[in-house]
Amino acid sequence: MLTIYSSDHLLHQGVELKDGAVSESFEKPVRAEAVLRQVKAVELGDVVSPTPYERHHYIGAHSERYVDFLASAWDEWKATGRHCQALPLVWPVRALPSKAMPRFIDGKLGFFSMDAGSPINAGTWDAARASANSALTGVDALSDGTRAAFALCRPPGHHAGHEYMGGYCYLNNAAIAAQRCIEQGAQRVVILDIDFHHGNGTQDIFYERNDVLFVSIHGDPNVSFPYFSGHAEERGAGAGAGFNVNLPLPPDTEFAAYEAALQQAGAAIARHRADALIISLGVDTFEGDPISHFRLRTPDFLHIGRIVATFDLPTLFVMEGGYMVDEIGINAVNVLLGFEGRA
Ligand code: Q9C
Ligand code: ZN
Repeated sequence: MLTIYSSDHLLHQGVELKDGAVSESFEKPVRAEAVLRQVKAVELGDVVSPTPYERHHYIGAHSERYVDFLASAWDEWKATGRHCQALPLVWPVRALPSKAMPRFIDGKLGFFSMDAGSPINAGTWDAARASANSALTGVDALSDGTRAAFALCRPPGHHAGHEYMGGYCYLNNAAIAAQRCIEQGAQRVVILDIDFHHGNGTQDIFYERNDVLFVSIHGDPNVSFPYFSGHAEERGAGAGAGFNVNLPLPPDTEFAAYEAALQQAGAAIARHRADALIISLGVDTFEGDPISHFRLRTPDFLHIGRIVATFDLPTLFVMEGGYMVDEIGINAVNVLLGFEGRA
């Protein structure tokens, strides 16, 4: 299987507010390096750099003013004399009256975010672009007739909505890839999100559309991030009614229950008769993950890959979360090996 990877991810290294203090983000560069190392160790296939797509390829999944914000946020922040990482610290919650985009960077950071989990520093935009471009390059591989490809994206994308960043995400790599599939002539696409966290951003982007089916298996939002999205009752709206499928599971879920949800996802995927499948591949469902609460084990990821292969569609895997650095490589690549029937 082809892997698309860019070392530009190293340009982005974030901070995280945790337990009342600033610390290094769980979403750190060694994550992608560990996955790349395992891709090479098992000889998964060629590793190529992404094609340098321009920013208009991100529009559709995102709004133009949001992409402009990401592209200029660091310069605007620096222009205020600050050299630390930029974090949003105020949000337009439901009770506040204005829907207008503020002009000052501190206001814009809140306007275009859902939490303080996506800090912006000097390399963030370049890293986010390379990550999205890896997913776009994966779509090109599928268009050329390849059965499957792996976009080793970092930073991840599935928490980024049409007009907001959050949860370590900036550009929604999977959504940008799905949009390109549609623009290249696909009638229907499925995004299956198996990251531990609900893919609220992907849901947001396609909620009123019937061409891209979004299916997500994740921790119950009553007790898990992102808390305000991911309930089973969220089924899509307008033309998209019925084209959003959330399968929340309780803390401590083990593989038996997870597999049942995955088969349920498979039934929904089969009904959509899609031309392509995009997997938001998070492995923070692992039992050792430091910020998540499922109990999957390393061999379970092989089995996930085998089940995804039975969906029998051209498949683009897009890397999302997974924070147990020691095992992120083996767990992520196990999904790919299982898919290929190699183990
Ligand atoms: N103590 C992805 O997996 N922080 N994002 C939760 C838990 C946000 C995860 C804090 C987690 C976001 C792509
Ligand atoms: Zn996650």
